[in-house]
Amino acid sequence: MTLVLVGTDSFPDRWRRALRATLGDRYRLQELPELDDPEAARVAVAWNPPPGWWRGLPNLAAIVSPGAGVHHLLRDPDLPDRLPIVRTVDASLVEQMGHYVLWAVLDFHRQGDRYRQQQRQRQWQLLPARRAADCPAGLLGLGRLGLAAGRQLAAAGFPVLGWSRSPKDPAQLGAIAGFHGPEGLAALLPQCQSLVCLLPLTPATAGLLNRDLFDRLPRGAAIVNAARGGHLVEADLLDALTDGRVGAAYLDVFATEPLPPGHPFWTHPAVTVTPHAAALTPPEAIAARVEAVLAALETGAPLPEPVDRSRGY
Ligand code: NDP
Ligand code: OXD
Repeated sequence: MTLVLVGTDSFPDRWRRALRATLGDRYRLQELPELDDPEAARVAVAWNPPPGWWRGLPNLAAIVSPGAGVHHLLRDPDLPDRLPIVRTVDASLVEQMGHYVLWAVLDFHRQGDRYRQQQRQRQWQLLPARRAADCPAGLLGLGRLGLAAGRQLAAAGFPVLGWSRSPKDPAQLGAIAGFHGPEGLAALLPQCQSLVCLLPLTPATAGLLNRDLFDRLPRGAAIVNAARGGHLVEADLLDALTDGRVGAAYLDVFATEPLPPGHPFWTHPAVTVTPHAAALTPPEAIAARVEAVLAALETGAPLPEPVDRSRGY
């Protein structure tokens, strides 16, 4: 059986090495352009593939996304429904994202940008301190990553208000106050001193971080976007930062990646840019997920965590 490796330009070497180390010689690993026997291709590992990449692979049975997000696969409108998609989420990814979110919310809360600016000016000046208990954090998305990030924020003393598509079981939410649907969002936004986006990018969530949403937050709240660039209307954020409606932004993902050198986010004093680095899937986790998918296909067992194509995540 052949495992097809598909990337935008080429498949990252570290992923290929981990796959080889885990799978040994049991499967052939071939990149799409060099594929010599398309009929033998049963599973593809695909990250940001070009549209239509799957055409010509008649026996493909499953696609593995090396990341937690699957928008890079579903944006191909012709990808057949019959092809199941399995995403990769592991404990390390969840921990890293929790830390990223906690770091961003704490940095804003402890006025890191203002103290760094004062340091550059050799200025010794105390700023007023606020209690975490008085600064609720909003969390858009209560999935694998959102729930874990919410628990970290709650453990640091922030009241956490979480938003999902469907209502959540209180036992799952723990200290997080749950909101759902459009009414839930309307009730949550005016309460949040910081707002974190950990939603999947779908037609329903694209462009959600926009002027209208910023206007419903308390003045000066922070935005943290660690989900996808397509959630944010960048021009609306720049306007809101300029007139102080939004106080700071921590951005890990962008409409265009890498962020173009001339982009205003690079130099904006209230914007912290990280290069899509909030949480990196360990190569071994990708290999383990591929191994589990291959085993499921061989034994006829259900695939692990398949994406619900009708929801888009
Ligand atoms: P999950 O699929 O586990 O959870 C998604 C959450 O979003 C669920 O709570 C879901 O609600 C909610 N949701 C989806 N659509 C809506 C909607 N229309 N309205 C309200 N809530 C909605 O995702 P993960 O937590 O695993 O990952 C989230 C995203 O994080 C990924 O899709 C990816 O894009 C991004 N990511 C970014 C990384 C980075 O390094 N920057 C790394 C990894 C992931 P419900 O519970 O009701 O289904
Ligand atoms: C992911 C990512 O989706 O790294 O895992 O963005």
